[in-house]
Amino acid sequence: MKALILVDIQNDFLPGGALAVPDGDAVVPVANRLQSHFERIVATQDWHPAGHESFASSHPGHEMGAVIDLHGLSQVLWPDHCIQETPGAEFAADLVMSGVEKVFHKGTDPTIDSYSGFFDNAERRSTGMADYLRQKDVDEVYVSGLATDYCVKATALDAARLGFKTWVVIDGCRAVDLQPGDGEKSVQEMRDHGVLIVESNALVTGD
Ligand code: VGL
Ligand code: ZN
Repeated sequence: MKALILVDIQNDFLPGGALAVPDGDAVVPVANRLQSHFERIVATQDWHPAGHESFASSHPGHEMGAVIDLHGLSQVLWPDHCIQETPGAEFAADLVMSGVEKVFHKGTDPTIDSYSGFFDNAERRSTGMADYLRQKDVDEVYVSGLATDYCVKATALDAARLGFKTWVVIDGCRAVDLQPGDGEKSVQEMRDHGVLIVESNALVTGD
């Protein structure tokens, strides 16, 4: 059984948002088009408490984009984003949600970031997404959303490692590209770990 995983298609990652991904809104129509071809669709939602330790604002003297050691893990400092119950954390207004059967929150622990939809960055806590998918007999996942070089990559790498046949629908993703080329590098890294890269046109025909 196949499932579509929509990663973090939220206002703060769209143009005008707090952590705007260049051209991020381009993933919305792709995600919508893909949905009619999947029986099982889940979504992840970046869902931080205010004052999350991944925010530069929690580390006076450090700028956004800086990399610090956070409780033993390397952490990029981000602008405040996707704070629980704020408009920035809501799914993109134009994203079709009627077919999304379950939403998995991530980044809720204030002390650790969570790029993957499956685990936090130290793999201390699971979101339950893997068990959920397995329970539904899902063995093949298609990943689309934001951002290619962070949460899409981490989600796809975990999915592949957990034994799901894993595809990334690449035109349905956009990269932050803090460093130019990060998105491209992520694609290579995903391929190196057995993730398959596909274009939505190869999956969706005739609409
Ligand atoms: C993301 C940075 C911080 C993402 C989330 O969804 O890719 N990136 N939080
Ligand atoms: Zn975040």
